Amino acid sequence: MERVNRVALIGTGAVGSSYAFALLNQGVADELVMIDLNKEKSEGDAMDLNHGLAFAPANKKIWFGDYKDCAYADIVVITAGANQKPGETRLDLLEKNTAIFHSIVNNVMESGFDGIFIVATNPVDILTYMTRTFSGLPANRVIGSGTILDTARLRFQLSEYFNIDTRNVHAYIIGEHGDSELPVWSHANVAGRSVFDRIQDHPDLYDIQDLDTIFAQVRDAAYHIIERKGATHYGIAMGLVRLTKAILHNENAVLTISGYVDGQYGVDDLYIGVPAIVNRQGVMEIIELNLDSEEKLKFEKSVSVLKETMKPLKE
Ligand code: 6V0
Repeated sequence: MERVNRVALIGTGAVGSSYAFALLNQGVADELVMIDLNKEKSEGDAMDLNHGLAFAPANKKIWFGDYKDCAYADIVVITAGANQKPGETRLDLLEKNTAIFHSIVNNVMESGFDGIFIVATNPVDILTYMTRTFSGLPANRVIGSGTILDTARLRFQLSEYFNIDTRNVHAYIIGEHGDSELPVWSHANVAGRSVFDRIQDHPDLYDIQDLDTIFAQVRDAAYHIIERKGATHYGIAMGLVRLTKAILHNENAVLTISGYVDGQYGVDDLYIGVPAIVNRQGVMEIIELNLDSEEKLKFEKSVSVLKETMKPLKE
């Protein structure tokens, strides 16, 4: 008989509860335990989701629990912490959320947890690094959501622009999940044609300058959504479910996650958004893209933004 798999979700706010909803609707994990400081909210969410089970693709077990339940979890997903307020950058959140993570990760490890961490709380690259430090787990078993959402946003924008299904658009955003991230245009393609060729195929319809506007929309998407509704949560929740599925189903999927880079891209000891092969072991391999010279410079800039921000934490 196949072993039952369990996801423990820590933080059932906007992102966490959307993740739980998407996980249930996609029938990805057998068991979902929800943990939050706000017990009432978490308990209410578990009740609410249980009432949807009759309509879900498969029967699942969902409950409101505590850190002891992490002992048998295959994956612990952390979406707990403070979120971005209007005008606040992701890096502004650092101090607040590092303290919260210290206590959360210690509590998880005290349960005897020996699985894979997925981190979504911002600033995600740095908090993923801290999760690895606090947990002492091997780097391949600590994964941040990185630029998974930014990549999805880029694919969406390109699909709208070229009028081609998002799933036939392949393009990555790499670097910090934040203002210094960059698109890898040199490897972007739609329907097997590079974006540059596609633009050249139809000069009457497309213009290479538009790529800058497309990227700006991606980079600033969170700010635009936060201005309108106070938080972003559906897109990231679906990205986190995609990552969960890649792990539990041992998919060897290529996703732009925040992975531990130590040597690749000429970078040492850093978590940053890069394409990686993800399976039941966590991150199997960081894919090292051949960046062009402009992309290399931008990536180096992003690395230095993260390293600079992390300095006080390492002292
Ligand atoms: P929210 O709706 O305020 O939810 C946060 C939850 O965390 C609340 O339910 C809190 O009670 C809970 N919490 C706080 N401290 C603790 C603690 N010590 N232990 C347990 N639970 C705690 O925030 P929201 O869900 O909107 O955002 C959560 C995080 O996700 C923020 O840091 C966002 O910036 C981040 N996002 C990350 C994205 C990404 O692409 N990685 C995208 C969107 C949001």
